[in-house]
Amino acid sequence: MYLEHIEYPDDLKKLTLEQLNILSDEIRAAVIKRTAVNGGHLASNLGVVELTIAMHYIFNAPEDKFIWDVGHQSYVHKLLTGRQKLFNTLRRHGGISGFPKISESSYDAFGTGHSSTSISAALGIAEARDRLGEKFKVIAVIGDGALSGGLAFEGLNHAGHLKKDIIVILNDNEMSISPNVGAVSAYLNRILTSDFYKKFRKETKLFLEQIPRIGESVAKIAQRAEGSLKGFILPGAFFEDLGFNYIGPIDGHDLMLMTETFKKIKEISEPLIIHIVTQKGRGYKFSEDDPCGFHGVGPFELETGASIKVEASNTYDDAKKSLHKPRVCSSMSEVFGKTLTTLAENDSRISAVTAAMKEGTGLSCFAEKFPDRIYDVGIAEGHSVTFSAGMAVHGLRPVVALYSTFIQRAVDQIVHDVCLQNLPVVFAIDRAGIVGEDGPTHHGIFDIALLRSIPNITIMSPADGAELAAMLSFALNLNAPCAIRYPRGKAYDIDLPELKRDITLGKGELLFEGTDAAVIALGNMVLPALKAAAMLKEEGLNIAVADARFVKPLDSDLILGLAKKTGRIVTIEDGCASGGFGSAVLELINRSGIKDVSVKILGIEDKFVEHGPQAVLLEKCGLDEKGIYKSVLNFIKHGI
Ligand SMILES: Cc1ncc(C[n+]2csc(CCOP(=O)(O)OP(=O)(O)O)c2C)c(N)n1
Repeated sequence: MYLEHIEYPDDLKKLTLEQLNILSDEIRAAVIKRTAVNGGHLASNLGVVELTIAMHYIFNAPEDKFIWDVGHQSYVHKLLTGRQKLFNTLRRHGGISGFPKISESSYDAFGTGHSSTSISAALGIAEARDRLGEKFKVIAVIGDGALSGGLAFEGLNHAGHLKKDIIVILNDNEMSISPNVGAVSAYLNRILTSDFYKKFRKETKLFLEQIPRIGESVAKIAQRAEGSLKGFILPGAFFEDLGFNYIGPIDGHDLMLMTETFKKIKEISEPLIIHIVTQKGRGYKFSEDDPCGFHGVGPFELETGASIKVEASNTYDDAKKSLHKPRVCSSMSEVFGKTLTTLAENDSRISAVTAAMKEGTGLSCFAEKFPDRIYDVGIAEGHSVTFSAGMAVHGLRPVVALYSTFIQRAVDQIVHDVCLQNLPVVFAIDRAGIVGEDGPTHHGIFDIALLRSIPNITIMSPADGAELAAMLSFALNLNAPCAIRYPRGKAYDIDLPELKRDITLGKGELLFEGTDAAVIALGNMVLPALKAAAMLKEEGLNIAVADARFVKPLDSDLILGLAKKTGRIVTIEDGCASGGFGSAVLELINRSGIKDVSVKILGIEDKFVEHGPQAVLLEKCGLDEKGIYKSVLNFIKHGI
């Protein structure tokens, strides 16, 4: 057993190559065992075991800086950099994060979570290094999926220009979450199937001899190797043209080859790309067979790979409580995908757009039914929006499905390309609110604040699954920009006859009458608000509860009517409290001139929320039924 004796990379450096190979098996076993219990990004980590070992074997972190693109593949790095004893806390509340985090370890040179940032960050660090006269290596590890993101190309473009000493390791497994798409991916694939690669794959020694001397081009290497360029697709010519030295493609599971390559290139001080080829999910039968399904997993059975149904961590899933009816669809994403597929049957203009998240956003069924009407644009959220705007301006009805956290990448495109031109693009904003174990990089808490100040856009949030379906149909008939935000998690329907779900522009619905205060809840805050009101009723307090439905335009009749009647308004949203839905209500009341109304805004306060189970985090933010109950009681009793 070698792993247990390794605390830091120096311990690793004492091992022989043979021992490193045994270590890689041990690491795979540890990662599989831990993700089977804690969940996480299994397949991506199994693919980078040898790469991570080789990097730590040859380079000297933390002096040398490793930047993991997206960062979901950093578990092996964490195991080798002082966090082995904490590995059982991976993704657990209070434990180590599933992503690199500078506050967690000096070995995490840059925090990541959103894709395609590594080259830009590496370049910035390299620039700072040179300005300060320091000496170390900066190494970005980027997947072929993350390379489909425009930001990666902005980084490459600038790096080729600055000619900085940085190393970009391109980890090519031909997969994003699903199989990778796009012309760049096809280009990489051509390299892998080229004669050049086939020849060098067989002849490791020959390959190593061909590693460029400083400044030597791929063409020259190929010439040296073969005497002529005939018959070669020159691998990496594209990167060479951008000003990078290119090495590869090399087998990313061959420790000897990688360590030797890294040793050789340490002296090169120009932009360098090392193209390695790996197998996503390697070493665990089930993830090898289904790397997409094992990209991000919840707990699963080791022997069968079958997912273990954990007791839902979402308090609203508790079927024993009244008001709650489980749905046939298991998640809100599925409600969205199935509804869209049904609506598309009768409207050939409806098209679906995803930025590499077809499965996650529930669009698989749409893809099966309408393969020619779905567009996976790669990890390119900004492009997905402008592309949709283009389709909309010429008569189509695009629905672009993005996670709330990733829509942050596309705000300018939403402002300019969609809203300024008032185009009928529907934004299906999935994973809005607290998402859970993926933590602060993935919580979807800024979308309302980011979008609601944009003219022309309508913003809605459904109280339950049935309302989401109704809203989608409404949005597609609106003929203007429209966003629907809904949470991660199980789909349920609220069992309350008052909830009619007739969607009319700018109209919410009053669900409980009351005089002591009025709670105006948004989206999945409606159910806990109803439950909190039921608890307050037992204390003799009559609380009105409304389903706000619209963030924009607000239902001013409903809200101002309740303000006059009760004098106390509480707004609830699972988004940032500043600049969000509550702020909009406050602005409305302020503009109305109504006197003697107090407003309390419940939402996520001005800080980043850590990782942990959704229910625990919601409770900590005071957004579960008990938290809402306490806040409303306090508000009525003490005015705060
Ligand atoms: C901006 C952004 N959009 C979407 C995602 C979701 N996401 C996480 S990993 C991933 C695929 C990454 O593929 P690749 O870089 O090839 O890494 P692999 O998992 O295949 O090793 C996607 C789409 C993200 N993290 N960031």
